Amino acid sequence: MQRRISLIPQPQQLSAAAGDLDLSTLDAIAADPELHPLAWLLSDLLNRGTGLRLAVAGPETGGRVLRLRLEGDRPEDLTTAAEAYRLDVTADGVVLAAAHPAGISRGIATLRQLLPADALREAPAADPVVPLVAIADEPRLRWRGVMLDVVRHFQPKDFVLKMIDRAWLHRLNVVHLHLTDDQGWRFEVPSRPKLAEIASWRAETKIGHARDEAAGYEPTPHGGIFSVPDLREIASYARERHILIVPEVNLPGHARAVLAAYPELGAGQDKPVSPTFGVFEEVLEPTPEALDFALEAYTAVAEVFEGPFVHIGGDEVPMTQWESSPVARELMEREGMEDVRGVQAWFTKAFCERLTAMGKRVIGWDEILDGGAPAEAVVHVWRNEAYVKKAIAAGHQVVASPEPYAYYDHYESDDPQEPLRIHGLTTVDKVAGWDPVPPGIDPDKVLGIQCQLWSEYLPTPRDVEYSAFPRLSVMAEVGWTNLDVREANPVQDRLEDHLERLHAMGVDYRPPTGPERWQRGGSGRRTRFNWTFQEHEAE
Ligand code: TNX
Repeated sequence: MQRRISLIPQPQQLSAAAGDLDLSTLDAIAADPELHPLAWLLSDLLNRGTGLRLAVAGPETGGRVLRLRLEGDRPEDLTTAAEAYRLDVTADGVVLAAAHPAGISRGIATLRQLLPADALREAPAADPVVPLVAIADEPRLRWRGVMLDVVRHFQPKDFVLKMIDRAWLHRLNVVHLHLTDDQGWRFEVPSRPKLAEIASWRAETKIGHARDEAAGYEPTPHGGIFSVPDLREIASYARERHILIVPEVNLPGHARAVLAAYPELGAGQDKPVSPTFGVFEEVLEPTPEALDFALEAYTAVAEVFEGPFVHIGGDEVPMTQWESSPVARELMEREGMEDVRGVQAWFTKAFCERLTAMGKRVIGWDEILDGGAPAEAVVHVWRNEAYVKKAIAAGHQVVASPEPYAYYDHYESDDPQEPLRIHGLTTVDKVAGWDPVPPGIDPDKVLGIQCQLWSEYLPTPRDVEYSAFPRLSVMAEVGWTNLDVREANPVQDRLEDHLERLHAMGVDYRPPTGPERWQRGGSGRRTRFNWTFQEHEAE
C-alpha cells in the first residue's frame, strides 16, 4: 500500500505517481567523485535505519542505481540556486541532481523523509521503500538557521551534533552557536587559559525564574567548555552536511564571564561568572588590550569554522559603565563622539575591520545599529520586525529572528502546566502564519530567518527538544517554502506524520495536545512563572 507523502518543508513542486520503489533492488549509489562523501553518508544512513548496504560507485555505473549527479553551472555558495535540487524516483531507480553539492545534501534530506519514519532509527527498523515522485525544489530564503545557546546551560557536544543532524533533516543550512555570555565562556582559546580555568563554569545557578527572587540559588557548579578538537569535530560534522556554523563571541556586553577571568579588561569590578540571568552592567573598557583580547577570541573561532560569517553579538550593552569611565570619556573626546553609544560603534567598527581583514563577514544583533555599524555588517534582528525595515533602510542585509515568531524559549501555549520558560507565547499556529518577507520589504536584503533556543530555562537537551520541536520544523518550512505553496498545503496537516519521524529519532517533542505528564512544570522548581514582559517598542 502506498504511504501518504508528507514532507516538511513542503517542496516547491511535487508530483506523485502510483507505486513504490524498493531501494534494496538497486545495485549501487552512482555518484560524481566530488559527491562521494555525501554518497557514503547517505549509504551509512540507509544502512543504519534499514539494514540496506549500497556501495558507492563512479558516475559511469549504469543499470538500476541511486544516482547523485551535478549538473549545470556551479552557483555561488549561500544562494538559493546552490540549494536547489531535482529528485526523481521511478520504478527504475533514483536520480538526485543539483548544480551544487549543497543541493544534493538538501535532496538527501528529502529522500530520508520519503522513507518510512522508522528508517530514521539508529538500527534497522524499516524497509527501504520510497514512493514514486518527481520533486523540483529550491529554498525561498538563503539563510535558514537555528541558534543553540550553549552558555546559559552547557549543551554537550553530542547534542550539538544531533541538533546539526536535525537541522539537516529539515533542510536548514545554518547552525549558530552562542558561545559566550555572562554565565560562561564555552570555547578554548589556548593563549587565554583563564577562560577555561575561571570563565567556563559558575559556582551556583538561579532556581526558578530570575525574577522570582525568593527562590534562591542551587549551589551545584555548572559549566563546560569545548576544546579546539571539539570545535573542529563540530565544524567538520556540519561541513559534511553542507551546514554553515556561525560562531558567536558576544562582546563588548554580556561580558561577566570574561571579566571574571580577566578583570583588567573591564572597569575593575571583581564579580564572579553570573549565576543568574538578565542584562548586566559589565562591559569591556574601550582599550587596545580589550581589542587584542577580542581579536584573539575571534581569530580562534574564525580559524576553526571556515564559513564566511562570524557573529560579534553586540546586544543589550548598557551604557552605564562607559558613562562614568574616564577611559571611555577620553575615547569620546579623541574621536569627537557626542553620544556614549559611539563607544559601542567604536567596538563594532574595530571588530568589523579586523574580521574583514581575516576574510570574514560580520553579523551582529540589531543593537549594532544604534550607534551606527559599517554597511557590510549583517544585522541580526531580534527585537521585532520594525528593526528589519530600520536595518534595510540603513543599507544592511538582515537575518530575521523577531521574538514573537522565532524565540522558542517562549511559552508554547497558555496552559498553566507548561514548564518554566522566560515569558511570551509563541504557538505552532503563530509560527505557521509567519511571512518573513512581507510586501514592501526588499527580498534581496533579507538573507533569511533563524530561530533562537536561549537556554536560561532550558537546562537539559530534553528541555531544548521540547521547546524546539515542532516549532523549529514549522519555521524550517517558513524559510524554505514559497507563500503560495504554504497556503495551498497547510503545514499543520503534515505535522502528525512528521512527529512520527521525531519520535523515531528519540526527540522529546511537545505533542499538539499539550505537555505529556512528565513534561509539565508541576508545582516545584519548574512551575510556570508568569512574567509580563514589556514588548520592545517599534523604533
Ligand atoms: C534577549 S536576543 C537576549 C538574550 C536572552 C534572550 C531571552 C538577544 C540578542 N539577547 O540574551 O537570552 O533575550 O529570550
